Amino acid sequence: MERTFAIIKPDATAAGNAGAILTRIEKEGFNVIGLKKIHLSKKEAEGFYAVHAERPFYGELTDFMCSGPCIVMILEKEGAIKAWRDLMGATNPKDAAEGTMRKEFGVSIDNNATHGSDATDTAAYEMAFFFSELELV
Ligand code: 3AN
Repeated sequence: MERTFAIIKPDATAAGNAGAILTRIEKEGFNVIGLKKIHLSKKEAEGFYAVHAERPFYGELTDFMCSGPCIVMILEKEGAIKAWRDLMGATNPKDAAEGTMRKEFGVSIDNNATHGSDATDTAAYEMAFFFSELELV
């Protein structure tokens, strides 16, 4: 079993799409072993996205991520990292395939509904950033 870290971003949470996204996650066979609703501070958003600090969209991205509550989760499934990225779809909702979360619920490249870890090392960093082992069920 593999674990990955996922976020229902502030845009999708504010739009009332969290339930639909969770339903799909369960339907695709992920086990939700950690889940909480949080409102990131700017500092926390910057820490989480530290890997993108040099990118031109870093300020915009971190402003957006602390603009409202979001839902952070740890998902477990065989091949969870790739499976969740496949279910999310391409970063830009315009390029995302039919039936993916970003196609269905994303609005733009920054308001793109969901986040998912892209590799084993980033998944480990991101899970530990938000959850302790004690919180996982
Ligand atoms: P992904 O989340 O698909 O792995 P990354 O890691 O390239 O995409 O980018 C991280 C986040 O930064 C994306 N989820 C998206 O919200 C935002 N982002 C990426 N590229 C841009 C861009 N050109 N303009 C604004 N935001 C961007």
